[in-house]
Amino acid sequence: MSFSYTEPQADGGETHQVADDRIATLTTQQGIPVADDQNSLKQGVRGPALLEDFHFREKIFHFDHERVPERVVHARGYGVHGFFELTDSLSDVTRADLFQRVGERTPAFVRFSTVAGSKGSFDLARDVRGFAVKLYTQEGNWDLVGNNIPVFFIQDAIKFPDLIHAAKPEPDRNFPQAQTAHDNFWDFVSLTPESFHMIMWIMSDRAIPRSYRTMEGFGVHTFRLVDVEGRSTFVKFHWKPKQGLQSVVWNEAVKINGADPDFHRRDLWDAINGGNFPEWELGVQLFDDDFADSFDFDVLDATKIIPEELVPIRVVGRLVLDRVVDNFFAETEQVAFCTQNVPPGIDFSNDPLLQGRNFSYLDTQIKRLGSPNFTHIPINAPKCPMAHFQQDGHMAMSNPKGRVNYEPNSWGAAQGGPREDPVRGFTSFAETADGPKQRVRSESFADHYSQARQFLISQTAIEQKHIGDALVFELSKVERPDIRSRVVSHLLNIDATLAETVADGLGLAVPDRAVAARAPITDLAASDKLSIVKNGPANFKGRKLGILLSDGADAAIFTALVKAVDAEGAVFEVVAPKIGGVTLSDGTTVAAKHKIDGGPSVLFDAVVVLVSAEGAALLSRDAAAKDFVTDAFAHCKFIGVGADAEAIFVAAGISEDLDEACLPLAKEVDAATFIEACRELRFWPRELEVDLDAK
Ligand code: HDE
Repeated sequence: MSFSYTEPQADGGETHQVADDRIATLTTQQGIPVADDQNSLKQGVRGPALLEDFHFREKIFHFDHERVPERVVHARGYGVHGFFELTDSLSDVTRADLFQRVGERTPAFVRFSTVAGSKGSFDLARDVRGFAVKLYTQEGNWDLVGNNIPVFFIQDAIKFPDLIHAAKPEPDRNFPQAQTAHDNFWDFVSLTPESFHMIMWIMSDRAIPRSYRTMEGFGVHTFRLVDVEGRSTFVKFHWKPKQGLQSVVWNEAVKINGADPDFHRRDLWDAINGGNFPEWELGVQLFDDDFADSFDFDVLDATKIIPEELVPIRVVGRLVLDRVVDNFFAETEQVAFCTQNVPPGIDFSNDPLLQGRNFSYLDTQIKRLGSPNFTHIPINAPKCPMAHFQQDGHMAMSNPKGRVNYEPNSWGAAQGGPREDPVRGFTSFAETADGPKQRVRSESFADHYSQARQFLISQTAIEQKHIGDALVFELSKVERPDIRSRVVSHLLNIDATLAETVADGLGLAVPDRAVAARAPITDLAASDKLSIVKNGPANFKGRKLGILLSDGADAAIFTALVKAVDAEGAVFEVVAPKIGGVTLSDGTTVAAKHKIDGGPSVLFDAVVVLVSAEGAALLSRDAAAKDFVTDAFAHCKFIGVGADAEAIFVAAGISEDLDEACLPLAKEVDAATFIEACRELRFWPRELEVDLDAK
């Protein structure tokens, strides 16, 4: 349908015609045309409103019911569409349809999220990120509901409500929002030693990713792949970003949350709409019972990884995200992931966390979406044929036709409806299980520290420093000294230097070491794959350069920069004293994306200051311009310094400190050299110069 309407102008003046051919009449939900949507029905000009006004009542009642409950965890999230393409057939180990034919694409919907914060919280909380993937396979939906961290806090689902209660805002005061830096969280984890491997991960920069595009995803649990003969192979799923791993630093995260609370969702929206489609490889770690039996840890324990050095990753496909949603509520809010959605060929292991999740997700969707018919909502409906005898209920949208709604029946093939298919249908792996009915935790789950230590020693020095800093920060917000001390007592089981650094940072005496459930703690080999810095990209592709311009800035260098950014597949945004933009040295004008105080350097991966002498004099009196350079410097970013920019660095007090990652932009050729240098993303040695704790 096309519409024609006149659009009122902002100044209330003239209207202009919008070119379409028919005006749509506003109606009620019942289709009744509306004559006046500005005034309610009244008795007399100044009289009381009338109950009879059905248009008013419908409009208000519908508004009153607009919200559905937010997710109890992972409330803040962002979903986008894409596809999975198989690059290596897994038909040797599974009959799962989507893993059979190389080159075949399966539609996908992915929702990224934070865990603890509510729906309106900020994106750069220190938190785990959800990485939930719905694959609409031809044999039904497969939901791989993962995280960006391969381990979890707890081993048994029965502890999940306690963990989440402790992590969320404290119940009397309802703060802090989207943060674990408070007594209840650290009290709980310090009494739950199994959480300490995960604590290392969330205190690392994994918990403050630069972008959803630069994080790994993990299925976390051990699953099973089952072949046509019913044979099972254990599997762990990994999503590896083609963009490389990248995170921000804590001080930057704090400032991004103020400057742009939507930093991650905006990044994804802009990247996809700009044709820069993020992509991940799907990797599988396959192993059999013999490996499971010989492994130092229990493969059913979700607080443990299997290092890639022990079981290498086989890459079998790619996930490409190429389309944003049309409507946030309809798709991102209403998408309902359920871990129990697995197609034939994929099955569960006995991981007690996974088994508990299989109950929780269906239950939570019914509460949240209000009806067992949430599967009828388009984003949740399978894209393959469905046939069953389930019926009715609230909001039933796809209703079967015909007389027969039960089976067995004798109505014959044409009218009798669907029948089960023992060959094609889902069959569970025929695992034998026996034993006394009891509430126990397996002894094989008892080593809580060895892998925590392995994670720590696998990090570069700067990443280890960040873990120490994060622990000090979080515990500095904990009021009870005994809780702080108990946390340090666990750290002593992971690494004495880390424990001492944290105790020192808090001004705390080093306590006795916590008694380990299983000793001794094993010294495992470092695994390079666990570090972000060691797995960064080798380019600046998909990254964003912030260019601070003033009137009179060198036009030739600006043009060369734009060319170099384009050639790298990166993007740039212009920051200027006025949003109207600037006039360059050759008289051309450039529009600004940000006014200087709305475009702080924390929004960019690297920055350039390209100004005229007059511009520099002006900006060196501006606090926001000074913050722009001091923050970029403190956050170890690469900085391009235009010929006349020095005054700003002098005013900011850092002109003497500029190092080799502050590159001159005095002539056109410097532009390409600068962008090439930016491929390293950060100049980490600088952090040791600018951070009090590092000295
Ligand atoms: Fe979840 N989790 N979870 N979780 N989870 C939910 O389901 C739960 C766990 C994860 O974008 C809830 O729809 C239990 C591990 C993601 O919509 C709920 C346990 C992992 C998402 C729930 C866990 C996850 C959720 C809340 C302990 C990583 C967001 C709303 C056994 C492998 C999905 C909802 C989305 C969401 C329960 C632990 C990932 C309540 C009981 C481990 C990515 O069902």
